[in-house]
Amino acid sequence: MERNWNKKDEQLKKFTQNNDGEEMASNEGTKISNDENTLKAGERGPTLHEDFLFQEKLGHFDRERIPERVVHARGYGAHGEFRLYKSLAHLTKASFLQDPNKVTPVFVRFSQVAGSRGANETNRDVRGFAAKFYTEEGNFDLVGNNIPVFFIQDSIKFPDLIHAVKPEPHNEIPQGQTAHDTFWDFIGSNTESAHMMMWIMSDRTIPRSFRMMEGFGVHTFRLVNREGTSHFVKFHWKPVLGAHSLTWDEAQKIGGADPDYHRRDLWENIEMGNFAEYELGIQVIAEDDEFMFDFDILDATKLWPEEEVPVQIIGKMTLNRNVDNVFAETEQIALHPGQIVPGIDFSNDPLLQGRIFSYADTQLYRVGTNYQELPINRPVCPIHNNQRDGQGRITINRGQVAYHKNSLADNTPSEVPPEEGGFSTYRSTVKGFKERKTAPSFKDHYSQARLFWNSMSPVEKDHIIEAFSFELGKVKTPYVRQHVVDMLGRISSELAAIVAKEVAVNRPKEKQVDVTESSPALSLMNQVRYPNTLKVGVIIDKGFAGSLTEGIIAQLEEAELIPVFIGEELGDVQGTDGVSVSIDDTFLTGSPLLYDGLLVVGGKEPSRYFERKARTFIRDTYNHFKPIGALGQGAEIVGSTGISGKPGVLVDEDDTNFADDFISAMATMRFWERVYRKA
Ligand code: HDE
Repeated sequence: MERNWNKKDEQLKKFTQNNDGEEMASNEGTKISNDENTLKAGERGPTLHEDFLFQEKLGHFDRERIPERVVHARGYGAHGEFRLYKSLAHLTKASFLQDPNKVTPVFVRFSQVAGSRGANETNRDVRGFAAKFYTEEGNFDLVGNNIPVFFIQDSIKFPDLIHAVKPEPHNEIPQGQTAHDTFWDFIGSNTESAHMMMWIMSDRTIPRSFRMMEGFGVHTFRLVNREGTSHFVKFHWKPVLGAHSLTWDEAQKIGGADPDYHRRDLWENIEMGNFAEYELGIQVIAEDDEFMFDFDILDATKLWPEEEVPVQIIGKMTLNRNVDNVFAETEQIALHPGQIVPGIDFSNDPLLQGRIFSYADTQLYRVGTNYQELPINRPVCPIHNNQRDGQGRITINRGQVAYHKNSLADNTPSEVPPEEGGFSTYRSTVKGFKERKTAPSFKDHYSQARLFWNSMSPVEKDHIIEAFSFELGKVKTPYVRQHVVDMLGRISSELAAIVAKEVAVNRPKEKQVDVTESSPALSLMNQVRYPNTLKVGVIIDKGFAGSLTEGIIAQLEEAELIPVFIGEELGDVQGTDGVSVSIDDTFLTGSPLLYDGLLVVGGKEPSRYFERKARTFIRDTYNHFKPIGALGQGAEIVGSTGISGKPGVLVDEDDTNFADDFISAMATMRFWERVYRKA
């Protein structure tokens, strides 16, 4: 693939090594003549202590791992660039937000919170969305999630939350999941998490792709301009393709069919040139308006409704290059929300304040003292200071002076005044006593949880009910289930009543006050979504209708859908009219879970095996509400499953509009009319 090396890429390139065609040597440079045998006393004898090459090789191997991240351990990253649409000089002096012609290199790491490094990727979980901007004034890290709020308000509770969600310590079960007693015990006992739980039980936590999910900075930050004026700001990432999600049944099964589902999707699409694109948006509140809202803007369990504070789109990020080495780049990247540049500053959000300590601290332990010197972490601007030495030091600092103030080096490196780009903290006022206390303005745990529930479409409400019923259904302790259902009762009587029945506990006694307000921006169903890059599984066999199929496939490709040919075995399949296709997935290596729609083409005389397997693929696709099309002989197979005429099932009857209809069915994505409502 053609590589567009920008400033950061140039820097990385200096450290990138290609071994192809090279001679083998030890890390000390000794050329190696035999890398297959240890040095032994006799060909059947013991290994000799003097085998320094063996010692080096195994000694290095023994230390190949660094501690995995305590949370967000499983993640995947890519390089890209950020382009500003219009200058933000009126709000901030940050150099990368001044000039629309400037391109800032970025690296983004997506992750899931609870699972370990080997966890499957489609568990119900919050996804991390963490970006490092390599700006000329140093790195700016926006370490966010795909959900705009958080479980807790104060960072001192974070270890408790994580101990509750991680596998239970006595038996280390379950891996990367929230459906267990300790997690729900924490939730029922810490009701500030009510709003976050509504988001987590919605389809937001089972995204279709990293390329199709929103991102949020979560905390309130500040933008500070050249005149020293500060505005409160929240950051949003909006995927250009719109936000899409899987269904819960699919998500669970994909864990088996392809545990690498999300990384594969990102990797393959970037390799194909389908770059992942997100627009960056900001919500802005003037300093003077800090207390104008019925929530505290410092409380990370609250969002700023988009209808009240609109999101202004300010630029676009494109992820356009896969890493060369996952360990060196994605594993060693050290993201840190305390890493800001002049023009951006913190608010007093007590969750953010704690993160400013925790991330730098964890990187020092996880990656090492000089983690900022590693190629992936290194800023693109020059760095001069008096820090020296430590494990893994790379820079060779010349000269005798390593202290400030000095006269021997004319007091350099010199401090930089704020007018010339030196960082200076925004002078906000602070008043009050030193005390461990929650502000009264943080005490409302339910209003925005109710707003969220009230903003959901009926399908989304069904999914939330199902998710709570599933999760609490896995909780063994009845009073933990009761505790959570009582909490739900303060959000919605309807939700609590159905879940109470499903998990065999009492309906909450208190009646909840009905809420009328809604925020349409919260519903995934109101998103503008595009089908581009969705996968169409094409079930095909020898003797298929050649030119008809060729024409339709060309139109699907024109609409940027990705056809994947599925057949009985790998190899080429010959159709009529001299047309042949190459099979990508067999019925064994493929799975109906992995395509966003199915096109059944069939063949001249399909085997019983072919027909049986095709029917299984059709049924699963139907049960996951995805579009199904039938071409030529495929119509007979689809007909035999009894779904002809159902919503989203299209059969080509010499219909010239078939391709267009199928493409618009792919854009609809899910035909929820097929659903039956249990409640
Ligand atoms: Fe994190 N979090 N976090 N977190 N977090 C980490 O840092 C922590 C929080 C988030 O791809 C750790 O490098 C505390 C909110 C992401 O490398 C650790 C608190 C949000 C990532 C840590 C929070 C996040 C992390 C683990 C409460 C959304 C992955 C390893 C104050 C805005 C970054 C590491 C990557 C990672 C601590 C809360 C998002 C331990 C103490 C809120 C996306 O330092």
